Amino acid sequence: MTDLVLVTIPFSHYCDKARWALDRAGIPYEERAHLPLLHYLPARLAGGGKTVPVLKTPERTLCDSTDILHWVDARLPAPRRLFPDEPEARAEVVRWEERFDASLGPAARRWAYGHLLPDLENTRRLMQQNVPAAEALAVRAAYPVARALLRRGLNTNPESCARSLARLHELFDEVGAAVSGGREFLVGDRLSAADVTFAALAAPALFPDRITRWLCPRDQLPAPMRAEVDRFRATPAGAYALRLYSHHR
Ligand SMILES: N[C@@H](CCC(=O)N[C@@H](CS)C(=O)NCC(=O)O)C(=O)O
Repeated sequence: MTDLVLVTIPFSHYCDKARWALDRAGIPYEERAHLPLLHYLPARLAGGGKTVPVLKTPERTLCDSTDILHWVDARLPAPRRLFPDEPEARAEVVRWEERFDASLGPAARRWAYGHLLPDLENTRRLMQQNVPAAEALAVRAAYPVARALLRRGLNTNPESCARSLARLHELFDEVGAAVSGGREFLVGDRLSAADVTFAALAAPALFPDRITRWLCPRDQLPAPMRAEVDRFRATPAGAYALRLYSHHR
């Protein structure tokens, strides 16, 4: 029994960022997962806005993944926090995190949806997982409608997807340079919000084996997407993120 409710879109990478922080802290919560668009009402009823994750706590509702990380941190002893106390390290973590939230998250999402939406069988299966039975039924019956709405909402077209792919490569190069020489973490010598945010928001380009409950397994991806995912996995930034999934998720 828990008094925390996490409203999600189950395959959303921002939602997995929040889940990661809560799970790592051992904080129990009830996840209420919904399909995109159908998440609006539950998010609003929980006191949130248009986007998820939304974490409803007995005191207040948090409507942003970063706020959720701070909320979790406030319940952890200093050595386990994702935001270091030391001002310079903290500023660096915040800088990376804001960058990833603003740039990596949208680019990874648009690129992945651009590949997945045309893949009727896999995507319909992905969307039916982890959501209420009525929503699974609705998406089975009306996938083309859902696909058209998502395409419009996310503005996925060949040009925007190509721009997102280029953006992803730029960010992976930058992070790869920052963790060169076998560094385990982006800032300092322990896990921070910068690491969790990079790994979680890069997941749609990596399809980590650790989270196949939420995303489809890499082997099921359409061939051109799988080839690009394998290229991302082989980069220093990709290897660093996958290590974070294996050791810290
Ligand atoms: N800054 C927000 C972004 C969250 C976000 O973009 N969530 C997406 C799912 S990946 C969403 O809810 N989109 C629904 C919409 O925009 O209508 C956070 O970090 O929580």
